[in-house]
Amino acid sequence: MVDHPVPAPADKFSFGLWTVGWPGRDPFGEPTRPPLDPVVAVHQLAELGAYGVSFHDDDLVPFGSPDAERRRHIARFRQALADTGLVVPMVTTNLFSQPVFKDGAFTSNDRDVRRYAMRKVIRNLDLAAELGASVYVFWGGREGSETDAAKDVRAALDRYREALDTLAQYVKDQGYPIRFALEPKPNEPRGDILLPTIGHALAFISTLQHHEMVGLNPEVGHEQMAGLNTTHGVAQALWQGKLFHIDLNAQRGPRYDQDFVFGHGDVLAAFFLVDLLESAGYDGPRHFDYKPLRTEDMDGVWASAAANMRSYLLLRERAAAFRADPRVKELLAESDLATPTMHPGESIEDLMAETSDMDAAGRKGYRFIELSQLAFEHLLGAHR
Ligand SMILES: [Mn+2]
Repeated sequence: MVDHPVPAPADKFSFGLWTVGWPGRDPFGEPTRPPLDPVVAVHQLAELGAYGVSFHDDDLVPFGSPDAERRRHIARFRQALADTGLVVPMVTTNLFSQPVFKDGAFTSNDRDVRRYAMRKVIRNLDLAAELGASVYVFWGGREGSETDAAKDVRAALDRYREALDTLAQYVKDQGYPIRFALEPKPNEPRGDILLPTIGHALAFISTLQHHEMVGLNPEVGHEQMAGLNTTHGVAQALWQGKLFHIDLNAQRGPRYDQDFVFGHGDVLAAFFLVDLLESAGYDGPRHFDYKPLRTEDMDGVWASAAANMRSYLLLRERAAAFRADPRVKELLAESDLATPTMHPGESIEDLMAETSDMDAAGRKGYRFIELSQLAFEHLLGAHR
């Protein structure tokens, strides 16, 4: 019997209200669980060792609630935060559930819808600032199309940029200490979604007026749906100073968005992602965006919330053991990738004058199998 690490607020684990609150409605079936009161969610998450909770506007205040109702929902939620010490690191907008958004929000072919979407975001940005959130996520789930006849993609990107430029300017004018994080996804619910991957989003961000305050919220499963390596994408986001937030979950290959508990998919990918976040010194929330299986009752929901955090802590422990292994250190030291390829001040003439025996380099083995096996064995706890 090994002792397991216990989640604590210092680990910065956070959950969306929509995750533990997902009642199990899917395209083929009715809900299998009752609605969850956000106040209950806050108390339960705090009890389990989380430090933060995030939400879409409509998770906290049912869509269309009159102002007095809205104020009452927010007041109860604030009281729960005060009672538990839970914080709100991130807030986002639901720009996908209502019929009005069926052709998108910022990129709808209907201008009135685009203007309404901006008002919905601004109203919720004020609440995000009031609750102390420092990240505001944009997941454009309905920004896209099913047929290329429907959407002028270049015009849609103009409108996407216009929306983000306008909203960023609003945040700056208000003096809110909020940064934006775009969440890429290749498809679902739209046949094809704009800004489908980390790479597309990074390129788009570079065109924004206030690009310095816009980064990414990559999601493990979304990159894997596109058949991509999440860890490589997250590494590039870190390299470009753009990892503002992260959504942890699991996915098994390119199929529907499974939103499994973190670690319950590609385990090696999860191991190397945790290794990256920890060794790179990422200090933002470890945010879980998953769905408790539809088969579970409420006890299963809380077991799944705890499971996400345990997965992360166990992977963190195993990654640290891998890094501390003397043989791993030895093998890693064989790489000189951190050394600049050119000498300081070296000219192209100097480079071209050099001769070296590349036959030896062609024969050399890199011993990546040994390194990979060591990672696998540390992951399995074989070297305790
Ligand atoms: Mn997400």
